[in-house]
Amino acid sequence: MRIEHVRLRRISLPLITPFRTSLGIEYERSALVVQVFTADAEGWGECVAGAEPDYSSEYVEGAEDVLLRHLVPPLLAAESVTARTLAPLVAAVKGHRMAKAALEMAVLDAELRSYGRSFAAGLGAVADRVPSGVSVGIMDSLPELIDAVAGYLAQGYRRIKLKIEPGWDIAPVRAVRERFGDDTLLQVDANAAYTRADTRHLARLDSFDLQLIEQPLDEEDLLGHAALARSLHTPICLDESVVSARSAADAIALGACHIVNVKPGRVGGYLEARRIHDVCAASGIPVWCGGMLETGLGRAGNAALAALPNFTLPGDISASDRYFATDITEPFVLRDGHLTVPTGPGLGVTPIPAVLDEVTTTVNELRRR
Ligand code: OSB
Ligand code: MG
Repeated sequence: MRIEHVRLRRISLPLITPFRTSLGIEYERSALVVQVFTADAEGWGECVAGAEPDYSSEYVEGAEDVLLRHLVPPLLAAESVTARTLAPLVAAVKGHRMAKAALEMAVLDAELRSYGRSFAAGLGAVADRVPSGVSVGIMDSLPELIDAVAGYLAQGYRRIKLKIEPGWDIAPVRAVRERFGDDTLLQVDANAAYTRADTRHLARLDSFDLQLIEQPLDEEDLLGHAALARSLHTPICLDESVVSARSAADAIALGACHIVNVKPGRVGGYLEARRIHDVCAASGIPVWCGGMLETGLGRAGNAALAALPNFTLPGDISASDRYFATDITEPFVLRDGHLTVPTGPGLGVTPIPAVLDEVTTTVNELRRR
């Protein structure tokens, strides 16, 4: 494909309720929507970098800058590009995986749309719907948490993930377990809020039959996760630490995780996400699809990814209304605790122009010269 033109939009989508994690509080989702244009196709991508460089070093303005200065120009200078050939074109740029992922997503979408093929078919999906889990933020009180979880379970969510941090861990987990019983699939995510010195404290979570504990320690502390894995009965899952198929393979070899959270943005795109799926499958490590408060664009891609065979645990792929009163695409809705995997060409969803315009704060255009 010959890309003629790339459009980057900064958007700001209000959240229904603020989302608090050990990293901070988000009141709105600021994201970057990427559009690539060829002579006869158009593709959409979403950059999941947040407003602050707190989950990883990437943040939305940084992603926009590196796209404009370093990632889009080689794309517009190339005679031909596909999702597969994009990575070598931008390999000179170190890191910036979320920015690269957004561009790759848009190119892949344009490519698949031009063949009339869906993301699901392109990635190798084997399911037509995926079970939906929900990530529940840190709250001000236990009653507030119990209310929120009760609401999600009533809607049909198949799995609850509680965000934890020191001071908000054992008590919320105990309260949710006691109130909703042993059949509720329950897991926790610390976003790297603990250290190796917290091992004995974290072992107290072992009595609650959690599916997993996600990223308890610093992203670079693979050996710490391996030591923790030997001390806890609760399975360790890595999120922030896994940035590539290689780092997934290394983490597995070190015994640093039993389960992997796969996020296309974190690892540089859907193609690397699929490689991680494959590496984990070959090692008998189950994976699940994480989330970054995606709009309908990212939700569509993630639903397709989560339909691959080794995605055996419910992911953080909630309905659009978990976060947004109005999504920029047709909303994803919960049906019997599942999201339907889109079957239309490419992502199978497209932003609604009026809604997209309303949430757009800035637009940048780059054209082939
Ligand atoms: O650690 O999984 C995480 C959101 C932003 C940044 C990091 C994380 C999250 C979530 C939300 O847990 C998942 C979702 O999109 O629902
Ligand atoms: Mg996480």
